[in-house]
Amino acid sequence: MGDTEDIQLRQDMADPEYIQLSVSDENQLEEQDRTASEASQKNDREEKQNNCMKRLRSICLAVLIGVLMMLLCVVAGYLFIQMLKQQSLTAEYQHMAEELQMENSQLMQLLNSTPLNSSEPSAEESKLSLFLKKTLHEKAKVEKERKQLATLLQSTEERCNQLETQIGVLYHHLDAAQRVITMASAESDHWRQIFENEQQTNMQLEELIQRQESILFSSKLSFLWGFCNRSTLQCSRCLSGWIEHASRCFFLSKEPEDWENARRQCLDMGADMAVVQNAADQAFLTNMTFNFAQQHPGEEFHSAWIGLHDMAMEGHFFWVTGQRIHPYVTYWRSGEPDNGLASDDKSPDGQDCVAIVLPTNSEKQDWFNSWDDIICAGKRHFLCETTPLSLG
Ligand SMILES: [Ca+2]
Ligand SMILES: [Ca+2]
Repeated sequence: MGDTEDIQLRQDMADPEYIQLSVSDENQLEEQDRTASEASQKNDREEKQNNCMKRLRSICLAVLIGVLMMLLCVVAGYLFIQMLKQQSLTAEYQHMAEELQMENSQLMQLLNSTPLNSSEPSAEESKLSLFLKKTLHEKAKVEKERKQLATLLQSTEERCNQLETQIGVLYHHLDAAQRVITMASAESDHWRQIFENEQQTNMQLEELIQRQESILFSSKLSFLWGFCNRSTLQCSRCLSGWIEHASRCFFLSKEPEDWENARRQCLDMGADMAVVQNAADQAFLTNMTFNFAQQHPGEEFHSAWIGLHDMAMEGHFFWVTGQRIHPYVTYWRSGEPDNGLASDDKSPDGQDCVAIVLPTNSEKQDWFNSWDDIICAGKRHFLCETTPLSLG
């Protein structure tokens, strides 16, 4: 530096502006130093890191090389062992080949030394030929049996197929039978239910019948009491008030009725008007009528209706049973039947109903013939008859 420049510098340093500028420059320099220092420290750290990374890479590379060397040694050792084995196998093979060659030469020598006679078969060959024949024969026999077995197998297969078909049909029938059995079972259950219901109904009916029988028994007892005399306790086959004759029961009413009402009352009692079948009946009914009149002297008693009339046709008398009067079983009073009408009788029908009439004193000699035809509308006592009680 020249003197002029030093002088100038000194002048500048004496100037206040220069002083101010130099202070700011100093600050900038300090800042630049600090920055430079930090950058230097940063570079140091990066350099240290790089060094560490380089060292780590070197270690890894060394380890890798070591591993590779070990692998190489192992492979080399394996190859060496294999080579040794191959050498031993080769030596053994050569040894065996030498032995085989030796045996072969011995066999050739033995073969050459054995005399050959091809024209005559040896005993061994004859034995073999015989054995071959036997074998062929056995083979033919076995082939025949095989064919028979094949035939048997084929027939068995056909039989099996037939059996399978039959089994299929049987299964079909079995299914149908099972369906039928199921339906029959359901039907059986249905009928069993009906049977049980019927049994229950029958039990109820039996109970009802027993109750009714009990009621009927009491009613029957009451009915039977009607055939007995409550005072004497004597019973007959006819109801009280009825008289038995010729296995029939007869009743003479206490009150007079016209013929129609008389018959209705007989029917209401389960009877009908009395029928004279023979002389014994005539004697019995006439006596019954006479006795009643004698036992009731205070009553006006004229006659008693019997079941005989000619209402359908004049002069043709029929019993209430529908039977026509028998010509030899008639017991008319003298002059009867006359179908007569009294002078004051205005009935247009005439005398069509028959009654047993009490005889007059002059007629007592002929009391047995007591029938007279009378106007049906007249009121008379009446005779009924019915069957007796049967306990059978
Ligand atoms: Ca008449
Ligand atoms: Ca008459």
